[in-house]
Amino acid sequence: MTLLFVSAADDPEEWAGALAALRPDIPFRVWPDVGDPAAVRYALAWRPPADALPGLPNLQAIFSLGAGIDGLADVPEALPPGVPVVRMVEEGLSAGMAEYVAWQVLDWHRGGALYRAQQQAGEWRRRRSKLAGERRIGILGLGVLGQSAARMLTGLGFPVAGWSRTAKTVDQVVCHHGADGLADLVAGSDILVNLLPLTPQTEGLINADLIAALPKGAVLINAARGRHVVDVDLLAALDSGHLAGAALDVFSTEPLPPDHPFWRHPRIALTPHVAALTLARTAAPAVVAQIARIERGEAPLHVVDTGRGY
Ligand code: NDP
Ligand code: OXD
Repeated sequence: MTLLFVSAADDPEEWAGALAALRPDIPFRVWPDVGDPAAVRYALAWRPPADALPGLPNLQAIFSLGAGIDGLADVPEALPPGVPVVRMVEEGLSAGMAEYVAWQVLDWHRGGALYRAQQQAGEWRRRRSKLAGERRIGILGLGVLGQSAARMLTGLGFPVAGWSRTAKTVDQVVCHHGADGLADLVAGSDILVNLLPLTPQTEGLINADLIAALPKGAVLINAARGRHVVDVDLLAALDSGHLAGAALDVFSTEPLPPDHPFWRHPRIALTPHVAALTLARTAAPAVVAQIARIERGEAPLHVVDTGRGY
């Protein structure tokens, strides 16, 4: 009943320790040291090499090390057909994303960039700020992370609306859905937060048309995937002044190439894809709970629906 760890981006020792503390009976192996392929029941993976998982005859589930599944979906040849792929849903990721979104929202809301520039210029100038209740936040994606961010923001007093594919009811959040709901959400967002999964339907969604539909002076926070945004359209909107700023954690190419204009743009606050990182200490209990479900003969939760792409 081995668990096989396959990721060059995560620390196997941290995971080995966190899992052993909960389930010392499950042997932990790090690819390519597979041992007996027939003994491998579970894989914990991110961007697995094409030959890592096919050839494991008793594999029962592939647990993604990330919430986004592009780390697995981008390498379809690495996924044995018929084996469920399970998204990472764990409290550390949800809390981390809510913190990141709150940090960026509050920074723009209170004029962080402005006052940092004033400090550089030695300028003492006080400006009246809106109150949280006067700044409308729109969240693209009302899934696990979108709802976690929404809870944090409503707690801070911001009016929050959200957008999803299917209709939703979320406490204190004005919920929109589907193609028709997008226009209403965007038109009423002083700060637009992107927490969508990357699918053929959402790739390039944040383009010139969507940005033009935002109120003048709006801010974009993208913590989902870089390919949701059309970079040149974002730059044009920042340069024209239609958008006041953008906080970007994710990029079409990562690491962001050194000559990319985002690096030095005065209205962009940039972080290196750290909004929410899966933490072994908080994620191991979630993985162990999923294994327990499978052992009881139940289906794991948060299985990726390959048809809808997330
Ligand atoms: P979920 O699957 O829980 O939620 C996705 C949400 O997006 C759902 O509300 C879904 O609608 C909605 N959605 C999907 N497709 C569409 C569409 N075509 N139109 C409208 N709404 C749509 O994902 P998570 O919240 O767990 O994660 C979201 C993303 O965050 C991940 O995919 C990943 O890309 C990114 N991420 C980034 C991290 C970072 O550090 N920067 C860390 C972790 C994740 P419905 O509810 O109707 O299904
Ligand atoms: C994730 C990420 O998807 O870190 O979990 O982006």
